[in-house]
Amino acid sequence: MMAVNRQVARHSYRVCTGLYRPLSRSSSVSMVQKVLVRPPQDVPGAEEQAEFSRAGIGGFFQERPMLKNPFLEDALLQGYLRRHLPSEAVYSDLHVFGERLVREVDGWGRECEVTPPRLVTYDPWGCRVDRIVTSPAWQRMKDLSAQEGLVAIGYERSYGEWSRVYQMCKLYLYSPSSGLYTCPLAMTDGAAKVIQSLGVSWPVADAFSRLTSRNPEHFWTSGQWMTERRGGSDVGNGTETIALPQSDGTYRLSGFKWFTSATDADMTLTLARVTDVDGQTTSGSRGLSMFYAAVRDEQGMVQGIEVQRLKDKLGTRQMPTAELLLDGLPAHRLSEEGRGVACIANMLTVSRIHNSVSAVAGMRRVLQLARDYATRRSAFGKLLRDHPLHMQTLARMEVETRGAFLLVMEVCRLIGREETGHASQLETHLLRLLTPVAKLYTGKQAIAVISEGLESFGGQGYIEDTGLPAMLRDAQVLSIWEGTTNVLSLDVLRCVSRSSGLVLQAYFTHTQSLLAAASLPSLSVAVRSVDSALSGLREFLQAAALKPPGFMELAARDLAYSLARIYMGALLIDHASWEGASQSDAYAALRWCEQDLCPVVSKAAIGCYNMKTPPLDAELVYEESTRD
Ligand code: UCC
Repeated sequence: MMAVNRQVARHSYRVCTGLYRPLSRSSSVSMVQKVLVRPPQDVPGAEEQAEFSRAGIGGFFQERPMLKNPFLEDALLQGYLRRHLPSEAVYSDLHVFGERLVREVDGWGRECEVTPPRLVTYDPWGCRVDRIVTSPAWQRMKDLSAQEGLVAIGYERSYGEWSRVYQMCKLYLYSPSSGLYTCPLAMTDGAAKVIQSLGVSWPVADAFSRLTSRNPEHFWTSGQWMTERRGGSDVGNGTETIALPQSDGTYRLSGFKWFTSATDADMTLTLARVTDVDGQTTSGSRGLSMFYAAVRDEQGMVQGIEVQRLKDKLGTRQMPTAELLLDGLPAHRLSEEGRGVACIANMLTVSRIHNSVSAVAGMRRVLQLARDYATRRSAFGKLLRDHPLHMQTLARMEVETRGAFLLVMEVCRLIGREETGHASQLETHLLRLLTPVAKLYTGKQAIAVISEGLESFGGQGYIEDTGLPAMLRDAQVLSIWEGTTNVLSLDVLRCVSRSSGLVLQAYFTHTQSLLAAASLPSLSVAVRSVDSALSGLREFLQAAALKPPGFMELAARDLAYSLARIYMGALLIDHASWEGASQSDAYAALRWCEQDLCPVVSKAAIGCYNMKTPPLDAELVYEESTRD
């Protein structure tokens, strides 16, 4: 019997590893049949057929990576909270929430992925209904979001200026398990912020109470319909939707919204052009106003909207994204006429912060899974965690994630201070500058870190039903929606010029103050690197002021990257200098500061923003074959 088993094992090894080479086609076929058929039990002579047994597919199965409580698994998050928000109640809430994520929510997230939304256009009797059917798990996410206060915490302000940090830490834990429910939450939070900044009164007082409610029965989500067929970046020129004034002071909106995310929302904020008595509108941004609309009537039917179709997307498949024809949608104008972009900018600020939180959350999650896997997977005779090269790779991902976490939390801290009236002028400037910087930089980091993370699972990282590839597909959107990398780089330039450089002054002052507080001798190399990058940046900006128009536009992306890297370096140093910091905090700071912290200076030095480069770039991109 033993001999037979050894033989079976030998056969199965050869089949499983693909090393089996049949002598002839027919022997190959019979071998395949052999491993697929189970032997009859209790049949005399069954031993001879033992190669049909279970052992035929091999006895080894790799243990999967396990998700453990993401709060308990996150040393930096815990250190950050111990330092800035040492509240027992916050600790306990995040701890318990972390358990809930592992126990039930993560499974719902997966259910959202494998049961994507669908559009039901007609009912069985031919009536147009335009119903977006989402999975039960997606609906549970909505209830959970209310119960856990994922929007409410930011408005209850039980922790004063730290309430946003608390809220965003909770969202950070939730995001990778949320089945993308963080998307409607981002817009919901943004809408609440816009309403609050305008004053909570009719016609949006009820909506505000719903958006910020902890009661699942009462809770609403909001959409943010800004993108039309002509584009989502150049909103001022791309918006064609018109708003027809009604005699009761309301409006009817007509137009076509090309990307509407989480379209199962209860309400929306959107932009349109008010028509004058002659039916004319004003072009450009100056013609845009911001409107509030409830999406459904009391019977739950969409009103004045046709859902044209749902988008077929690379990722974020858990969430419905629709094309909408607005056909007389009843709406209320909330902004002054022509102040639509300025008004909805508050929503952009909040949703860009959420985007950054989701980016760093995705990095952290892939790392948590990768480090767990490294304790379960052996190769070349030892666990992955015992391979120094593998650890080096994970450590590099960890450094990126730490830098991103501290930058994102800094933006959350700043918005919390602004909202509670504690922010100085300097901090308000800093918030304006760092919001696009954090969004654009962490979006790119997330794609790179998660891609690297997938590799750490070998081929399994590429297999759909492990759930791992969805992380990368979902990350890809982070650098696109809410402003692409280049659009946000230009936003950085815009806020610099609109503030007459005050946002940069705030940046230099604050970064220097972070460095000044760093006293650990072991960090001196890192401090010197950041300091020298900061001086280089200052000189670059002084020189850039004398350059022809166009120079700064070419430098915009590298400038934004430089602002991000230098600031992250300063934050890592600052965190590592805190008395409760660990040795790893200092190591992360040192490692971060080894890179080129100021690429805008290095690239300027080699002539990248020289006015001769745009035609050369274009020629390179459009080079045609010279062969006839
Ligand atoms: O993609 C979308 C999907 C939604 C899904 C949400 C998911 C969230 C993720 C959650 C995580 C899972 S919705 C659409 C995305 N589209 C964009 O983000 C638009 C990108 N384009 C821009 O950001 C452009 O820069 C524009 C549209 C803002 C440029 O328009 P204008 O009209 O040229 O802008 P101006 O003239 O520069 O600014 C007009 C006013 C000014 O105010 P005043 O007049 O008072 O000086 C600006 O200061 O708006 C103000 N403003 C801002 N304020 C403009 N941008 C900002 C800003 N970023 N912050 C504060």
